[in-house]
Amino acid sequence: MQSITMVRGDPQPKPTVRWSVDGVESLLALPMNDLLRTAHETHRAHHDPNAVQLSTLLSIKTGGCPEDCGYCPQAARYHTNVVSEDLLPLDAVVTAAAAARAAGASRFCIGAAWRGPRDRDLEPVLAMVREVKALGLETCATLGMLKAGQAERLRDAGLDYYNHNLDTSPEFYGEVITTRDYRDRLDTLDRVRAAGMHVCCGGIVGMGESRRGRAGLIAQLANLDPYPESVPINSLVQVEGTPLHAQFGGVTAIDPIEFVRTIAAARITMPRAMVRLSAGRRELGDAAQVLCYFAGANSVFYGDKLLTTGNPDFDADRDLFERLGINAGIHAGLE
Ligand code: SAM
Ligand code: DTB
Ligand code: SF4
Repeated sequence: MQSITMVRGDPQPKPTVRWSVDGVESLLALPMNDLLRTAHETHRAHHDPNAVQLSTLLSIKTGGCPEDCGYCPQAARYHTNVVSEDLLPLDAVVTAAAAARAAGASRFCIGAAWRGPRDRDLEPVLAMVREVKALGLETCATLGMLKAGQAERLRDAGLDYYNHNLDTSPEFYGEVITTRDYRDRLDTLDRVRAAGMHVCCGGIVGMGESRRGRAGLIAQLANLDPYPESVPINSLVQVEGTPLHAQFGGVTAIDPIEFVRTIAAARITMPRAMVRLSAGRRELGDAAQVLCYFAGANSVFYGDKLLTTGNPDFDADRDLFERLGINAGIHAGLE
């Protein structure tokens, strides 16, 4: 089924395909070289193939979260080594944002371990958004579910992107999270869209889902109308104490080739989105990352820490981009 959709920043309506789960699963099952070729050609048609955008993350409120997301080290109910911290003071956030800008990041993303912000939580966050924006950085926040009116307040403070992930397919979702449902997530995404902000929405692979589960996630993302401007694809970082850690007989790590396939499917189904190679890059290693960039990933989280877990440090990334002739930090797409 075809529909016509206007995508922000694009003067012409573009036909967007509605993807079936079967259709995405067939992509994921293609011979690898055929899949990579299609993904790379799609990438070249819409983006500079040698540019990667850099976003830096900062956890502004860490741990103690009431939700039960089975992958998350910040859920209060799991015994992980995350130490809970109250909201960071404004000056600490501004200092971190200035350092990220100096290191080459173009976007700064603040994250809070909340089910969602209370109205009174939002006030100090708005001040952070204003100050980060004033540094000339793009702004992004991930604060959990938004209630009516909150997206507009964030937009008015200068928030460019709101990150809220679907995480996995609707069918697998209940295996991982029970304290909020898929519809709750879609409602928050609708609020972000209705307020006119850019949507950053992706998921996690390697949580024990099947290939069809990954196809279900990608189809959901691609069928959002319009699809997200920014699509973070995380590979599960297994954290001790969380239910998905192997210590509980949890899950075996995903085959890196299957991860690359997922990146390729995201690129093919969401041609103009920025596809962000997100959590799990350290575990993925250089060779698989190179394939991800070929398959259409054109953004990363940049800096030695994600929210609470490790990420390649600045020097490791700069070195890899240099070896690849990738222009990092330059805005790479049509977001
Ligand atoms: N609390 C807010 C929420 O859940 O919407 C915002 C922060 S939450 C940590 C943001 C996202 O990080 C999650 O939706 C999930 O996709 C990702 N994430 C969390 N823990 C992860 C892990 N161990 N491995 C990979 N991705 C993870
Ligand atoms: C996203 O999709 N991944 C980032 C960001 N959006 C907020 C978070 C990854 C978190 C990984 C686990 C941690 O560091 O706590
Ligand atoms: Fe809380 Fe977000 Fe972690 Fe879920 S992913 S436990 S909502 S911090």
